[in-house]
Amino acid sequence: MKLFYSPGACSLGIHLLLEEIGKPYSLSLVDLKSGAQYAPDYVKLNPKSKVPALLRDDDTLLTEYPAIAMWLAKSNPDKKLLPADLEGEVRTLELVDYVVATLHMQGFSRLFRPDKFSSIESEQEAVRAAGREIIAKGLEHVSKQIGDRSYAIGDHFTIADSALFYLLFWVIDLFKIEVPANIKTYFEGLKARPAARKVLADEGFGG
Ligand SMILES: N[C@@H](CCC(=O)N[C@@H](CS)C(=O)NCC(=O)O)C(=O)O
Repeated sequence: MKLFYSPGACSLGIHLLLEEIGKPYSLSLVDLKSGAQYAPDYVKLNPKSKVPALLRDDDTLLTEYPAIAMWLAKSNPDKKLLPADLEGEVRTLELVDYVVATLHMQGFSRLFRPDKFSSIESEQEAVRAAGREIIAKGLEHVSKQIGDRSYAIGDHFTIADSALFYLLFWVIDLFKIEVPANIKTYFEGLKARPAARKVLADEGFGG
C-alpha cells in the first residue's frame, strides 16, 4: 500500500491508521504548499488533486477519508478500528463524518483557504470568523462526546480517534485554539501512542 500525503494535512489520520495496523506501507509526498497536487502525474492518478489517497496492493486508488478509513478498518478486523456492533459502527461513522465534513471542510477550509469562499479580499476576515465559529461549536460537541474517556467511541481506538487526531493536531498544535481540558487530555493520550509519535516524527513534527 502507498499513502499519498502532505505533512500535517488530513492524511495524517490515515497515516496513523496505517501505523496502528502495522502492515507494510510506503509514503509518497504530495507537497500541497508547492502545489504538487496539480502536477500532471498526480492528477492522472488522482484527478481530485487531494490527499489522502491510498494506492492499494491491487493497484486501485481509494480517496475520501471516511472511505479509506472504513476500508482499512474492515480489511483489518483484528485491529478493532470499528466496533463490531451496528450501533457502535454507525456512531463511529457519524463522528468521522462530523470531523471531516463539518469541522474540516466547513470550518478549517475557511481558515486555510478563505479565498475559496470569497474572492473579495475585504470579506476574507468574515470568512475566517465564520470558520472559527463552526470549529468552536464543533469542539463543544466533541468535548461532550469524549467526556473523560480516552477514546471517542467505547474503550478502544477507532477510526473516529484517527480523524480527531488530525483535527486536534490542527486545533491545538497548529492554530493554538483554546480547548476544554478533557479534549486536551484526550489529545495528549492519542499523541502518546507509539504509532502517533512515529507518524508525527515521520511528517516532521517530532520532538
Ligand atoms: N473530502 C476529502 C477532503 C480531502 C482534502 O480536502 N484534503 C486536503 C488536505 S487536508 C487537500 O488535499 N487539499 C488540497 C487542495 O485543496 O488543493 C477527504 O475526505 O479526504
